[in-house]
Amino acid sequence: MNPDTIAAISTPPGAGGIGIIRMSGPQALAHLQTVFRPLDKNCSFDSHHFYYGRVVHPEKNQILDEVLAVFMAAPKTYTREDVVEIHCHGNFLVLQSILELLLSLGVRLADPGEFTKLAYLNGRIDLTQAEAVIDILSARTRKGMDMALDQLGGGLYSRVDKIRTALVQMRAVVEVAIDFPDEDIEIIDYESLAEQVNSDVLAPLEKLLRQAEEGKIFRDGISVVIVGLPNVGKSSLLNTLLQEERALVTAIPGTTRDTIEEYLDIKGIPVRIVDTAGIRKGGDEVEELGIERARKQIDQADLVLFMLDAARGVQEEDRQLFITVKDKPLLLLANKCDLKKDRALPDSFVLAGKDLPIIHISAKHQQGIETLKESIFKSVVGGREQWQEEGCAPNVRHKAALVQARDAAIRLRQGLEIKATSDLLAIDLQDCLGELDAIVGITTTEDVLDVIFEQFCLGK
Ligand SMILES: Nc1nc2c(ncn2[C@@H]2O[C@H](COP(=O)(O)OP(=O)(O)OP(=O)(O)O)[C@@H](O)[C@H]2O)c(=O)[nH]1
Ligand SMILES: [Mg+2]
Repeated sequence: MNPDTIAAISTPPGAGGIGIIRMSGPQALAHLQTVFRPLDKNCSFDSHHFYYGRVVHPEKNQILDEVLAVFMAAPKTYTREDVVEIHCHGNFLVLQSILELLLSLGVRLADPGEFTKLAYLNGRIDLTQAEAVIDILSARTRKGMDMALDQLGGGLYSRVDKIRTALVQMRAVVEVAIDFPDEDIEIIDYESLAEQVNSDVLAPLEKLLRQAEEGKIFRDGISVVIVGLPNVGKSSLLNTLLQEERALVTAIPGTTRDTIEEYLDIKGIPVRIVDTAGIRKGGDEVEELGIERARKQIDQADLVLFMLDAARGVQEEDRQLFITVKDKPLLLLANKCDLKKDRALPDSFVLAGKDLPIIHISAKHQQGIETLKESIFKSVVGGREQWQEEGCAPNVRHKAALVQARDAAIRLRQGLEIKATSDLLAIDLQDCLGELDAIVGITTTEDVLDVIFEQFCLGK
């Protein structure tokens, strides 16, 4: 157990209704009793009960704030140690002065993520659940949040643990064979064991790998950039998607000079949407710089929305600009369709030799926007919508280990097919198991743990 008592401000900096200081460790209650003067003189600090009172500097006798304090006795706490929370007014100066008072009593300032690390080290949660806490804090959409909650609830842990259990059973069989190498009867039923590797190990591993691929979209989101000639209506589309007047819109070509980025939720996908300066030749110096930035955004984008002006028709400049983005995943938009009511619009258009479907929209009059969102969603998720129901999403670290585990499982199956010796089978089994153990945190090196918990903010 951690001999230190640690503390940190757990609420974000800035003003708020309340601010919370959290303390964990063997001296938490003693320190609370030193600084807290409860209104009720007979306060017994029952576990998990709130008490009203004041935090008073014991030497200066100065009142630091009026607070609610709660003591939570181990082990039913976030860290499984004794935990204290002091709920004061959400003023950073107040929070800081109380924290400093605690530090002056010998409490150590917690590292980022240390409370959650303790929860993991003390066995309350596994490593995937600890990582879920980071995802919960950073989720940008409800869908991302649901995935993180599923993981916090042990969703990923239980899926990985099921595979581990199957491997442990197989290992038992193989180990018996190692112990009795000279037995006449075949201890290992190679064929059925190979089948078991397929159904209980490889199939669920493949599924988790697919989920990692798709989960990445919902966790990290995608970057979509709006590209087109000046005045086609790019900034109007940004504003319409955000439902706010974020970017300046004028009839003067060359209005947008810098890139403007905002976040959007498209059916659960966090989308970073970027409006760019209309790309043309012969602009002034500022416009040139804006165009350079636009090009950088295009390079990094997961999807380009290439916008044409339906009223003006396709110009040679449109074609030339299109050539510069043609290799990116893209959607072709014809904006200002409200101005072309009288003339039929084509359903597709050939640009740079590609026959592309056209999405007709009016950014100004909010037409075709739902279809556009649907198309953006489809172009990133593809036909894999069924997955969404499951809510499990292994992250990059998990994925790397899952790939290794799958390779080991394939070697194991090949070994069974050629009836390899038990010693060799045992090696592949152990490799596969080792990777899964690392995912849930049974065998995870200190460096990896450091990398994970460094991502946390202070006080979590
Ligand atoms: N009728 C009509 N006008 C539109 C539509 N979308 C944009 N406009 C008008 O087109 C003009 C240019 O719009 P912007 O959104 O500023 O175009 P932009 O592509 O961002 O232009 P730059 O920033 O100069 O590259 C403005 O006068 C808009 O009101 C539309 O759907 N229909
Ligand atoms: Mg603009």
